[in-house]
Amino acid sequence: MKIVDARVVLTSPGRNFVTLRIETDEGVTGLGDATLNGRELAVAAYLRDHVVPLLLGTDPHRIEDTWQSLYRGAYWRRGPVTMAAIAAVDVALWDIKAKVAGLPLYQLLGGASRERVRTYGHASGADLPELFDSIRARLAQGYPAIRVQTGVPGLKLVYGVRHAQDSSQSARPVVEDWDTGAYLRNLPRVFDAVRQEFGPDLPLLHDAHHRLTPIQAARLGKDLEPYDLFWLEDCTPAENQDGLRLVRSHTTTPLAIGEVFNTVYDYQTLVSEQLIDYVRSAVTHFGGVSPLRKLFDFAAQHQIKSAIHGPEDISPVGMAAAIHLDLAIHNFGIQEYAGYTDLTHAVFPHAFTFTDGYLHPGEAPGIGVELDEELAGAHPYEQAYLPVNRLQDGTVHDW
Ligand code: EZ4
Ligand code: CO
Repeated sequence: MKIVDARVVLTSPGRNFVTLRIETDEGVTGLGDATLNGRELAVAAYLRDHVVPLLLGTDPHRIEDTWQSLYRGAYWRRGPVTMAAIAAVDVALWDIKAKVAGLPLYQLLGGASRERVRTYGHASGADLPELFDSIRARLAQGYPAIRVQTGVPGLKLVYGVRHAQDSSQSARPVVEDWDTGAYLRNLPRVFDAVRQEFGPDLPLLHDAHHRLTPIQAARLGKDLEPYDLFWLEDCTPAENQDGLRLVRSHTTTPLAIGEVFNTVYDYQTLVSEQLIDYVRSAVTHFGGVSPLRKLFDFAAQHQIKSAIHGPEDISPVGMAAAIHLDLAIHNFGIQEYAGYTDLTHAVFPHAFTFTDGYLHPGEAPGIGVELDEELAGAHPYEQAYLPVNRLQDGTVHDW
């Protein structure tokens, strides 16, 4: 079997997605997600100009060899652009292999370790009444666990809270504002109110989105302990892995980190010293199913569980690959699932289902996602950026 064509499809059915389609001489095709929010064209060029010429004529069944040759052969290792491009190839090749086998991908990963995949959804509000309505809406959709993001008194635009200008993608970066002190004072009060309204049993999560220093994160973790969070996510910019020792020594609030990481090396200290409880990388940004499976096996040795990144900017192709892994691995934790617009579901018809808050990859051979190229072509790429974050005096802060 040989790869005879590979092409990159850009589409924006509400937001931008980058998809790689690999074709073989036997007519079997595979899809991979290469979406990197705000930097989509860089990955598309990396694939088109540098990766596709290397794939033509090679055997699509040699997934590990192809992965290693793209990773080691470039000489320039790691980084989100490189790893998103390699991820798309890896997933497309797993899709092809599973289709040839006539099996859904999870069967090639060892088969189902559970019947369905638990998710969490996003709730947010500028104030408590708005937040409570949002939580109720998610509960009505069946979500068994909920991420809570809220406005901060004195701040106009805050991460994760919908507003008129809201867009995690816009033609110029939206400027959000930030004050760490106001945030640290406000958040425990919000969780106190949410627990009083919704009771002790509902699993609640929160994403600090890389804004805190280790000592601030340590304080927040302690202050949130009475509210029994499922996790506190990305409390610090964790490329400073050593900083997590300080956070960990001060709080029993579980910690989740890793959505911006792209190789196992970003996790070495965090995992080997068990400084976190959940690893958050996406199939799409971590080089694909092959290396993410290895990360989960490494994490399992340290009683750390999976929590694959699943916001709107992971395409249904990347989401499907994630759900197959979620179903197969033993140390599954939870899957983030933000859902998609109707148009996105139509551009990417898929076998995976979302029922009563649980996902299942379905039984279609491969990853179980198709791409309607005509519909995709009718919704072309649009220039778009993520927001940036500034302190009250104008200083740029982590977003
Ligand atoms: O802000 O994927 O946990 N989820 C997140 C996401 C990220 C976006 C950035 O592109 O933090 O919403
Ligand atoms: Co996050």
